[in-house]
Amino acid sequence: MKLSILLSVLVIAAASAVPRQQRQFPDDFIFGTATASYQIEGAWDEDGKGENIWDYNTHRDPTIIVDQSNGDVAADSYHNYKRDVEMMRELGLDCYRFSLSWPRILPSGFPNHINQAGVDFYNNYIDEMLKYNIQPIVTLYHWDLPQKLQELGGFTNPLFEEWFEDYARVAYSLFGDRVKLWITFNEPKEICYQGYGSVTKMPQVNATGIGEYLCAKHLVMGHGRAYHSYNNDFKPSQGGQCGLTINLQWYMPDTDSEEDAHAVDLMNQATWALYTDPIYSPEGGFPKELSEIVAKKSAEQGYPRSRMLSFTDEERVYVQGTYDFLGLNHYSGNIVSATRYKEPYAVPSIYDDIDVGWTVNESWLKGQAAWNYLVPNSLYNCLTLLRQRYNDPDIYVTESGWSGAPDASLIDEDRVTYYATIMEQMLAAIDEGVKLKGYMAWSLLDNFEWMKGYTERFGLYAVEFSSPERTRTPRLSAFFYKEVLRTRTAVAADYRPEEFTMKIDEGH
Ligand code: PNW
Repeated sequence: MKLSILLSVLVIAAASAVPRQQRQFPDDFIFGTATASYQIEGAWDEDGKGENIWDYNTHRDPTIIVDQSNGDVAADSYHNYKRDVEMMRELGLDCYRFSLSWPRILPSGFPNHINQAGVDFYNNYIDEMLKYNIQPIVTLYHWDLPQKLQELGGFTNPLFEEWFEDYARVAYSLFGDRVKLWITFNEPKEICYQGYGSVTKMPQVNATGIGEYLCAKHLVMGHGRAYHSYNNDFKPSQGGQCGLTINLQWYMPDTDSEEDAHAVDLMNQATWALYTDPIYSPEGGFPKELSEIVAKKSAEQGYPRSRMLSFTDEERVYVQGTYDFLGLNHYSGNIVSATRYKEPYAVPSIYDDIDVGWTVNESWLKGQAAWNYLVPNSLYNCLTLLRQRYNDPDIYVTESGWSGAPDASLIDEDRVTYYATIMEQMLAAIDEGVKLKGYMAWSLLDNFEWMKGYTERFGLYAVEFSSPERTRTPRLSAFFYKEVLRTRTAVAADYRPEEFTMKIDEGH
């Protein structure tokens, strides 16, 4: 034992002798974890909370979720929030990203009635974090729209932008004295394409080729309004920042042909730049090429106007530059081709519009989720791409993580490998000059994984969903992450604290 410690000290010493500029994360870099209200809170109808689109649909038809589960109780963080904050302290977090449930605060979706019990819950949660110097980072919208607003069309209604601004203002005025980082929307593509352009998220509108484009404009305008509200009326006294979080897969070309490079560019436009170019690009507006393609296809398909909306000059200028930082969620990657790997896409649909194919390399380390691979350098590549495209913004990685099986042991070695790799890539990106300000691991604890229910686990802490207490137990990855935070370096993937060395010896 002593010898092995000595050896590992020598190995670490040797590794740090390698001339790398930046072996340590900067002092002001913040580490945290992330969660979302519907995935962890439970208490779906307690204390005056209104119904959201997941409550409504999972109750209406339980079979839409693979294990026929729902978020009625989830990890029960509504009642266990003190234990959650205790876990944050165990890990040594600088910050914690969570989302507000819109209908817990505004049961009808509108600010005519504020649900005080919901406000109390978030006040207690935030105050408990602040007691231990953990900075709360709030996502205003992480997919749990008030059902009442969906009945009015949700994100497809042009009035959505006003509804969202009204809600955002309520949140800033209630919590902005203590919350200094605000994220308007989590993952626009997952909201718009999955929720309105297909059936892979609620509200499963499935208006392919139409719904995602309606949603895209109203979401971007809603973001712009929420940003301006904050900037004009709250920032001067509260002094915080506001941004948007997108999800990026790293898309790499199948071959080095020009066609495949172009296919990658189209994938980037359709899956994230559609939402970020209007806000973050110097030109503003939706990506030009995508707009032209959709206009042309719409005409060929007999539509009197493009299925994709555009901005008036006034709107374009209004949303341009409405950010203080960019939030990046990153998990995985794909190989993209102009000619191969295509599926029969719905017509019309955004994937039919761009007409490219994608696949994976089966030699990549694979997680439990079908889309979850460890792709070489993927986070580093996404960070440098965003830096280039958007003129070097401040960036936070607001999510990244690894999916495991529900029966997975506490010794989650693949997850540790994933996190170890990601830490190295972030240090390299910082070396490269990316203004990377923080990192939030998805997730603090196992939770309701949307359509996959409880069959995919992302937690640093395992949650026992069969126990009424929803007992939480740290996995190996929790100890690994804690060590990263303690040392503020990229800890080696074979790091094993004593506790786990013993478990491995006992054959657990
Ligand atoms: C995120 N992809 O979604 C969500 O923000 C979380 O709510 C969710 O639980 C978590 O990741 C894990 O799935 C993703 O395209 C969206 O690879 C897209 C991808 C991955 C995750």
